[in-house]
Amino acid sequence: SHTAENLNIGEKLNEGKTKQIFEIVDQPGLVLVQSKDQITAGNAARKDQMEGKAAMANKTTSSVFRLLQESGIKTAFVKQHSDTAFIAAHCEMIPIEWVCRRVATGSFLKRNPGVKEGFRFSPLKMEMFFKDDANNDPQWSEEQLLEAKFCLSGLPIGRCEVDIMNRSTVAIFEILERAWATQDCTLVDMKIEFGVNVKTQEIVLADVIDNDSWRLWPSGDRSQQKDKQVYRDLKEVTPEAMQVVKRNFEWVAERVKMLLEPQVSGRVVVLMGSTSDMAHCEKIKKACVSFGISCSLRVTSAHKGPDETLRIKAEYEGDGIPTVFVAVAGRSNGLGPVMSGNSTYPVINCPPLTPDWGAQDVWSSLRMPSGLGCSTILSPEAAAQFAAQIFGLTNHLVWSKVRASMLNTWVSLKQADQKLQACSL
Ligand SMILES: Nc1ncnc2c1ncn2[C@@H]1O[C@H](COP(=O)(O)OP(=O)(O)OP(=O)(O)O)[C@@H](O)[C@H]1O
Ligand SMILES: *[C@@H]1O[C@H](CO)[C@@H](O)[C@H](O)[C@H]1NC(C)=O
Ligand SMILES: *[C@@H]1O[C@H](CO)[C@@H](O)[C@H](O)[C@H]1NC(C)=O
Ligand SMILES: *[C@@H]1O[C@H](CO)[C@@H](O)[C@H](O)[C@H]1NC(C)=O
Ligand SMILES: CC(=O)N[C@H]1CO[C@H](CO)[C@@H](O)[C@@H]1O
Ligand SMILES: [Mg+2]
Repeated sequence: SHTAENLNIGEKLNEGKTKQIFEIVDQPGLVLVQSKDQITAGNAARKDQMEGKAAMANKTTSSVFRLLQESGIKTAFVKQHSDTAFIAAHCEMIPIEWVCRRVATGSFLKRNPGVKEGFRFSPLKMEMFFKDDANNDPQWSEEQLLEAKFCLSGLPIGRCEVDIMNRSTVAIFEILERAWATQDCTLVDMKIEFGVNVKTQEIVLADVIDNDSWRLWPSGDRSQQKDKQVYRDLKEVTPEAMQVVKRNFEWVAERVKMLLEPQVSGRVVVLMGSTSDMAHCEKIKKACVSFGISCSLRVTSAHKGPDETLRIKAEYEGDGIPTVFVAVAGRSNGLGPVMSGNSTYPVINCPPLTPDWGAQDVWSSLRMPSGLGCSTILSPEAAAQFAAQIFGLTNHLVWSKVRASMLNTWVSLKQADQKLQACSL
C-alpha cells in the first residue's frame, strides 16, 4: 500500500491484526499508523481481505479524530499522511477497552439477561474490558483496573487516571453522538482506547475510531445498521454479501466527513458604549473565537445615539443569521435593556464594572422593566461561553467545544488536587 513521501520511516514498533506502527526517524515522539487491507471479526477467526478497506478506515479515523481534536479533546492523532496512514503521537497503550453505551444491544444483552434490546441508558452506561485475547477480553471492574497497577511511560494508572479515562469516554461519546445525530443516525455504542503520550505523559485518546469501534443505526433503526455488525452477522461470506458490507462502510466514510460541517452558523455582536471598553470587548471576542463563533465589535450608545443603536441592530436582523448581542456599557447600562426591549434575539449584558461604583452600576443591568429578558454575566469569557451554549443548542461543533472545555476544566481540577496531595504527603 501507499507509504510516505518525505517521511523517514524507521523501525516497525508494533503490528496487530489491523495496523502497523512505525517509528518516524527524524521526528521523535511521533509514529506512523498504517492500516492493513483486511477486516477481522471474532478475533480474526474470520479474515477476509477487503479491497479499499484501509482507505475507508483512514477517512473514518481521520475525520473523527479531527472532529474531536478541534473540539478540544486530547488525542494522539496528528495528521493524515496518506490514503491509508496517519501520523500520531507515540503512546504506550493502556490495555483497556472502554465501552460506552446509549442503547442496550449485543454482548450487554447476553451479560444482562432480561434487559431488552433498545433499552436506553441515561446516563450513559460505562463498561471496561481488559485487552487479553487469550481470555477473550474479560470485563473488568474499576477495582480490578486499580489493582493491576499498570504503569505506562512512567505514569502509574491510579484513581485519578481511571476517573479521567472514564469521564473522557463519556464526553467523547456525547460529542460523536451529537455529530451523528445531525445525520439522523443513532450512535448506539462505542469502544475506545487510551494511551500515555511517551513525550508528555498525558493520557490521550489513541488507537483509532472507525466502524469497528461503534454501532450506528440510521433513524435509530437496527435493521439499517451501517457498522461492522453487518459483517459479524453474515451467515456466509459470499462476494455479494461482502459488497453489502463494503457499501455500508462507504456510506459511513462519506457521512463521516459531514460530521465536520456546521449545521447552523451563528454570530455574536458585541456593542460597546465607548471604545474605552475595548480591552473588555476583545476578551469576549477571543473567547467567542475559541468556541468557533464569529464575533464583531461595534460602538454605539443607547443614551447618546438611540437611533444609531437601533439602526445597527437592524443590520443584524435582516439576514436571518442567528445572533446573540452582548452589551458592554459602563456606569448606567442603557444599551443592553434598550436592545433587549427591541429585539427577539438574546441579549447578554456584560458591564465592565469598576471597583468604585460597580456595586451600584450593576443594578442598571439587573433590574429591568417588565417584558425584558436580557441576562447579565460579569466575566467577559463567561459571557462568550453563555453565547456558545445558546448556539450549541443547534450547532454541534460549538456544542462539542463547550463539552470538551468542561471536560478539560474537570481534568485540570482533578490533576491540581492530585499534585497538591502528592506535595503534602
Ligand atoms: N499512537 C500509537 N502509538 C503506539 N501504539 C499504537 C498507537 N495507536 C495504536 N497502537 C497500537 O498498535 C498496535 C496494532 O494495532 P492493531 O489494532 O492492529 O492491533 P490488534 O491486533 O487489533 O490488537 P489489539 O487487540 O491490541 O487492538 C496495537 O497494540 C495498538 O494498541
Ligand atoms: C465510571 O464512572 C461512573 C460514575 O462515577 C461509575 O458509576 C462507573 O462505575 C465507572 N465505570 C467504569 C467502567 O469504571
Ligand atoms: C469503517 O468504515 C470504512 C468505510 O466506511 C471501512 O472501510 C472500514 O473498514 C471500517 N472500519 C473498519 C476497520 O472496520
Ligand atoms: C424597535 O424599535 C423600532 C423603532 O422604535 C420599532 O420600529 C420596532 O418595531 C421595534 N422592534 C421591536 C421588536 O420592538
Ligand atoms: C484518498 C483517501 O482516501 N485519503 C483520505 C484519507 O482521509 C483524509 C481525511 O478525510 C482525506 O483528506 C484523504 O483524501
Ligand atoms: Mg486494535
